[in-house]
Amino acid sequence: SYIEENSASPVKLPTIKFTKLFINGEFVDSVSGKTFETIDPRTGEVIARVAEGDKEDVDLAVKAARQAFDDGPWPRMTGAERGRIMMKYAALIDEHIEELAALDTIDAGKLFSGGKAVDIPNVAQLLRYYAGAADKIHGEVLKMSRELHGYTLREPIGVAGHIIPWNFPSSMFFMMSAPALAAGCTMIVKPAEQTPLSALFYGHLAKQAGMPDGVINVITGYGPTAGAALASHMDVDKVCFTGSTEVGRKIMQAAATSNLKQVSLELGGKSPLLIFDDADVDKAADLALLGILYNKGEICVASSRVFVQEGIYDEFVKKLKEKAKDWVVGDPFDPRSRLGPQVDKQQFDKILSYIEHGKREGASLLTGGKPVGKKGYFIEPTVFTDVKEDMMIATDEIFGPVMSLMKFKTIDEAIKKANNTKYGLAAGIVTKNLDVANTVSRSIRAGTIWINCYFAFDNDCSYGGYKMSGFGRHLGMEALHKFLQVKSVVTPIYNSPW
Ligand code: TXE
Repeated sequence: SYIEENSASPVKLPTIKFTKLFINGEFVDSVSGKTFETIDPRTGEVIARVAEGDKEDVDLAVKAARQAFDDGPWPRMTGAERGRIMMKYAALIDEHIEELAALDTIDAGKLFSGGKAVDIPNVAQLLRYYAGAADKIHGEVLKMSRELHGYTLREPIGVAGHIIPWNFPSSMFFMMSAPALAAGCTMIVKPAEQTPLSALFYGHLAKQAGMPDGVINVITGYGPTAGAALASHMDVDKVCFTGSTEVGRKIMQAAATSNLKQVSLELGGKSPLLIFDDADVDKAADLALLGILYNKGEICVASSRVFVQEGIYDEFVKKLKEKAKDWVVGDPFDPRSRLGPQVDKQQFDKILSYIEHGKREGASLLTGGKPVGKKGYFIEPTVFTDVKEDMMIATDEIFGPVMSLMKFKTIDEAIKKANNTKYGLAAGIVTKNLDVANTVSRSIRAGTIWINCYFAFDNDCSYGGYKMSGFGRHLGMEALHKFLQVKSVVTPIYNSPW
């Protein structure tokens, strides 16, 4: 197993089998012949060179997806047949859990143990969830006011373009593609340039599962070239994007100035966690650390703003400082590590510059604040106190292990502070008081509210943004509906002169 190999020194990396673009069921070089480096964030060293797709490659992939949609079997199969292939795909992923988890570990710095136990098995389960939905897609019979028979059909939207981020390379691949597959869409997936390796493996497994050629195409490459070409393509019917708010804007603009393709966006966040006086301080501190340190803070719903009611504030701060020590930073293959490296030098520098900014603005470091080790992109779990709401560390998405801790007195103040952000992805509430939980959960403008838990994801539970965190939902039946459109069919009941 990879973990055993990696506990010895030097670390033995998984073999990189797929580095070319996956178009129409084949691995091919990019038209330009160009490649780019994918880097191991544990060391800053090159793992492999991967084909660099650009506009011409996107054109070829869209052509394949278009043909697979317009003339191919995928949208014409019964839902049950599509579901069967998706089940096979899931089974193949299950057979390769360790290898896929190891690829995401070397590419993204994610914990191997987490990938093996959670991310990759969940990806297979997510495929099964939507496989089970594929034969339950139907419209409605309408109650027409005149002597007409009307009903709706739900039809696949067509060719989808998925532009995915690097923080959850496997989960995001399937959160975006699995509902589209169930709907009968064909697609082009553009993984983030930092994490292309598992995506190419998923292309290979799709073919092995019997997915018809052209249904899933994978174009590795950069955002402003390959990603932009997908967003502005005239033959793509829907673009799904998860990433920064800044690029989200560009995606909408590209859609608007090309063919008005449908858009769904899952963007940045600055989610609040509200801890009330009646909370179990021990558990609340654990939750607060989990909320910002899980996946080294590289998670859109991270609880980066923690608000604690004044009665327990001092005790909470003490606990937090003690417990932060348990979050060991280290090699993500080492089972003792709870934080691996940040994904790349750019994120590493961005996080450290926010930490410097926080110090300059007058916030106090309770713990952390420094890089760890001499190579790779590791950062200490970092907690700031004395934070003011308008400081950049409290307003901007840092996307790293950096918490801003603040205080509040009343419920109204807590709600106001929680909503004082341009984002609205998630929020957490810690209280035993049902009235408080109910009032606050209805008052916060965010797509997910976790009460006495955090990151309680489930395949059936949709999540997504309010405000500038985007629109459209991942997971659940909501995500399936993103890839379907409604057609109304009307006919007279009698031979009346319509
Ligand atoms: O994201 P980008 P970056 C946030 C987080 C992070 C910041 C920057 O705050 O620090 O974004 O990260 C593709 N047209 N999130 O720069 O650039 C790109 O190739 C089309 C939050 O890595 O948004 C990649 O596949 N596509 C987030 C994807 O967009 C373009 C997850 C995301 O990259 C493009 C990631 C363009 N012009 C970052 N430019 C979340 N919500 O979970 C880039 N891309």
